[in-house]
Parts: sequence; structure tokens; C-alpha cells
Amino acid sequence: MDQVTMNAFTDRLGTDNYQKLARINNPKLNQFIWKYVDLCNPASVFVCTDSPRDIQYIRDAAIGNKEEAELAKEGHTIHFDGINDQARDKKTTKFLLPSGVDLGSEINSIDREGGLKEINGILKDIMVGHELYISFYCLGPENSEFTIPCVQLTDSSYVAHSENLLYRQGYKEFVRLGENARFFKFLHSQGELTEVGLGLLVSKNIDKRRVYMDLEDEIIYSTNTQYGGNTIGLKKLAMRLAINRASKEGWLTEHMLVMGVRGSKDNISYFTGAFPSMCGKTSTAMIEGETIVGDDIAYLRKVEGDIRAVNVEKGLFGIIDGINSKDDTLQWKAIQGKNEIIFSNILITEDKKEYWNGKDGDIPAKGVNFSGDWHPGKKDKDGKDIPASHKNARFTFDLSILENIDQNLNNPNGVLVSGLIYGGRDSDTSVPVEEAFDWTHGIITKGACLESETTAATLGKEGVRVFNPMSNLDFLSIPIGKYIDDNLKFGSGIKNPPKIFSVNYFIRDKNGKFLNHKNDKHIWLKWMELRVNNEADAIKTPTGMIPEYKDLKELFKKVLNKNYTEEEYIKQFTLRIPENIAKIDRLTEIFKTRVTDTPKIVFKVLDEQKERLEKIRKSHGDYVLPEDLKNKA
Ligand code: SPV
Ligand code: MN
Repeated sequence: MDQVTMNAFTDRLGTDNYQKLARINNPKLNQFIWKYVDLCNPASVFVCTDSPRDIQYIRDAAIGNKEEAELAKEGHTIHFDGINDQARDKKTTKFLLPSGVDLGSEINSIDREGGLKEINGILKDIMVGHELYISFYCLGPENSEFTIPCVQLTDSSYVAHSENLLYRQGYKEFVRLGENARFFKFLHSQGELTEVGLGLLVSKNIDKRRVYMDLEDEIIYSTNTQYGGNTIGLKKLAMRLAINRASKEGWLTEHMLVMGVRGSKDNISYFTGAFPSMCGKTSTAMIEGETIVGDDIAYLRKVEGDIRAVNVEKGLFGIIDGINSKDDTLQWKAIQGKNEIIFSNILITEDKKEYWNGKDGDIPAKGVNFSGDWHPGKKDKDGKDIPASHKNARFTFDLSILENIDQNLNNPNGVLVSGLIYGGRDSDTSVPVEEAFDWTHGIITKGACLESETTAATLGKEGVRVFNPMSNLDFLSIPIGKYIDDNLKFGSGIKNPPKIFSVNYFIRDKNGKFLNHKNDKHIWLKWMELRVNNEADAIKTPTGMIPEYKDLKELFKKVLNKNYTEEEYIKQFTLRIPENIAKIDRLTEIFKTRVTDTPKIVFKVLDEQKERLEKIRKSHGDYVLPEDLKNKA
């Protein structure tokens, strides 16, 4: 920076803020900040260090700026996103790609030069009248091989506040690393605002909502939106940058929970789990009696011949829909306490209490939500009922308020991964739990073939299967085939490779009745724990290894105090050959037509599975009982 620019920069920031930045010796950081202060033109700038005073400043600003309002319970606040800004915007989320780079037709992109021109046009003077918050964070635990430092520029105090709850502070890390910091950069502006209810302000110019991602400079631009999935840089935006970086460096960025499952000898085995949304990911991570490391994003690295994982985050941006005192005891208790929680897009009653769909108690007769004043039966512009709270309404809090937090959350070495779980929503094909034969078989048939059926909760036809490899499709910043190949290669050179499992909480009988209770997932976890510790046998089937009845019976009794009948077991674990073959055919077609760089081994493994299925079909028919599968595969 020349002297004139430097003087202008200092003037603009004020002495205090300038001093805070001056402690970080990184010219690239200063250039980035200056470029966007100059372009976006905020009324003022606040640099947030890790100090409690600065963190409190942001909390106060969120109230003062009318992005959050205080609720009856101490520590609780409400934030609204605009009625058309309630979820991730896939349409206008695009990679800026230089010519010659192709991510495949499944991944949204725009020519880099044109995209940058467009976004710079939108950013010009976008922060006039707003304060700009500059915050520093670490993805992953501090001072570890996993750490990625990040800087966030945003004119939303709600976004900065959310990040303070969700991520580890990183100012000290920036000071420590100085010029050596290889950091991700996020620039966000909520743009012009309009009032919605309780005096709260939401983004007005949704037509100019953009999330543009530049892999080359590791910068993400987000404009005219407030919803967390579009704005909280360190969440799904950083995930795309990290997937790209990981691919170059030989590690993995996954859309995965990380949790501990207790064994019988006071030991804990760690699992990671990928589930598309609405498939039970958070409720799995939150199972009472086990421990949670993270519920959404994990980095996995090979360390001295083992696979180790960390939670990229330290907080939870959880779906609140349906949370009640009976089924979600841990989250319920956290909400009852005087904890710092940001609720978004739920209903607020006159006495400033919270209500969301599925909460204990009656629906209030009136209140205020993301649509403004609300009463039961209120319609949107298309004549459809507006629910009291949005399906995607959320609550944001620091994981440390949970009773089941794992002691290794901040361990710089992460946790040793004993098993990987892939969970889809599937009404008629996969058994509730199954172990893959080996790493390659697991990555291909469980991970890469992950599908989720659409539910009544989303628009369109129910029961349509959506292809979502590793539940990571929305976030891939490398071609799909390359990503599958990276996953396959990651398993090589491991001393004792983790086992790979599939789970399916949604299998139904012919009449559409669910074959499992919500709590049964606890049993599948306990069985996986036995398997990774070599404490249970399994039955080999054409699609993988399934539990023996006697082991499940014992676990059901011990864990849930339930009598698990052989009849239930047979219904749940019958091999459904026509459905399994249809799945293989469906996925083979997808890999052939939609994923042009599918590794050849994918087709081989799927073909072999189909052959095994056809062979057993000849001798045993379409539906084969577990008993008949013993030694037949
Ligand atoms: C998801 O949709 O997978 C989430 C919420 O975890 S979001 O931040 O919107 O991605
Ligand atoms: Mn997620």
C-alpha cells in the first residue's frame, strides 16, 4: 500500500480499529480489507478481536441495528429473514470459473470475469449508512494441522453474532501466523433493508441476491440476503473452498456429524455421518447417552496411518421444527436454560415468548413471524397457509451449552474415526443398518450412491429419489467423479481402515407404515460400535453385512428396555432384491449420463453387486429372509 492509500485507510478505520489491524502483519489481509471498504463504502468500520468486549459490542449492535430483538428469556433473541429469503439459494449460488475450468453440468458456475464484474457492480456503495464488521475465525480447532484461518467482512451484525457463536475466534491466530496465514475471505452485505415485524429489518433487494465463489483467490461474495446458509461465510460457503483445497492436498471436507458412541468398557468410539437434510443427522448426533463433537461439517485427515476428524465449527445452527420436550431432551434442556440463543424465523408471542411448529403446547392465536403479524390461517400471496414458524426455522447456539458435549471438541488432533455412516431416506430398498465389505465397496455403494426421497414437506412429488453423493452435492467445488475418486484414494495406506455403514431410518412396509421407531437409531449405533470393536458377528448378504437377530435383541433390551421380536427383525432386514437392482440401475444411469468423470471402478463394483443379487434371486426369489442369507452371498 502506498502512503496516500495508507493514510486514507487509517482515516477510514479510526485509530482504534487501525491499531487492531496493525497487530496482524499481513499485507494481503490489508489489501483485501481496503479494497472492499473502498468499494462498499460503509458509514463506519468495527474490527472485532477475540476480546469479550468486542464480542459484546457485536451482540449489542445486532439489537441496536434491529437485526435481532430481545425475547422474554435472558440471552434469547429473534432474527427474521425475509419471506423469500428462508433457505439456501441454489439458483444464484455460482462458482466463478476462468475459461478452461469445468466442474461438470451438475455444478452451477459463471464465467469468472463476467461474474466479478457483475458482483463488483452490486457491491458498489452497498454498505452506505451501515457499519462494516471485520471478524477473524478459525475453522477447526486452533493451532492444529486442521486449522484454516478466515476473515469475514459483513455489514450484518446478525451474521457476525452468529459466527461468534458458531466458530472459534481467530484474531490471535492471525496475529500469530502473520504473513504465513493462508486464509479464506468472505465478503457479505445484506444490502438495503425493509421492516418486517417487531421493527426488525430484512434484506429488500432479493432480485440482487448473489453468492459468488472464487476458488482461485479463495474469496466468497454474498449480497442482498440474510439467511445463514447464504451469508455465514464459515458455514456452507467456506465448505466449498475447503472441498477444493482438500482435494489438492489429499484430505476430505465432508458434510458430516462427528459423534462418540459408548462401548461396554467405558470406551468411546467415534463415528462421522453424512445425511442429506431431513434424514436424521442432527437427531443422531444428539442421541442421549452418547457424545457430540459436531452436527454438520467435518474435516478428515490421515494422521500417522489413522483417519482423524474435527468439527469445523463449535456451535449449532439447528432446525427447530418439531423439537419437543419428549423426543429431543438435550436440545429442549438447552432452550429452557438462560443461554445465548438466536432464534430465526419462528413465531414470537405478545409476551415475547417463542413458538415453533411441533413445540409442546398449543399454537398461539396470534404473534409475529417472518411474514409480519401472524394468525392461524394467514395466507401468502399464492393463497397458501403461512405456518407459525418456517420449516427451516433455526436456533443458533454454542455447543458448550449441551450436556452431551464431547471432551475432544477442541482437541487439535481431532478424534480417531472408527466408522463412517451414510444415511438416506428410503422407503423400500435398504435395510436399517448395514456394513460395507470394505472401504471401496462402502464409498461406492453407501456414499456415492446416497439418495434421499423427497418428502411432503418440499414442493413437488413425494417419494422422488434425489441423487446426493456423500450428501455433499450442493457444496462440491470439484467435479463429482473427482470427488468420489478422492474419497476412494483417501482409504489407502490406513493401518486399520474405519468401517463404512449405511443407515436408513425410513424403511416402510407395503402399507406405508414405518418399520422402525425414531429411537431405534440408537440401537444401530450401538451395533456399529460392537462391529468396529470386533465384538459382534454379522451376516454376509449380497449388499453388505447385516446384524444377527440375537445381538439386536440384546441391545434393544439393554439400551431401550424393549422386547425386539424376530418378526420385526425379519421385516426390517429382509433383502429386497427388485428394489436393490432398481437402485443399481438408476445410479448406473446417473453415473453414465450426469457424471462424465465417474471412476471406472464405480461401474465395476455396482455390476458385481447386481450379479450377486441376481444369483441369489434365482435360488431364493425376490425377497430373501436374513436366515436364508447366511453363508449364501
Ligand atoms: C443444511 O442445509 O445442510 C444446513 C443448513 O446445515 S445451511 O446452513 O443452510 O446449509
Ligand atoms: Mn448442513
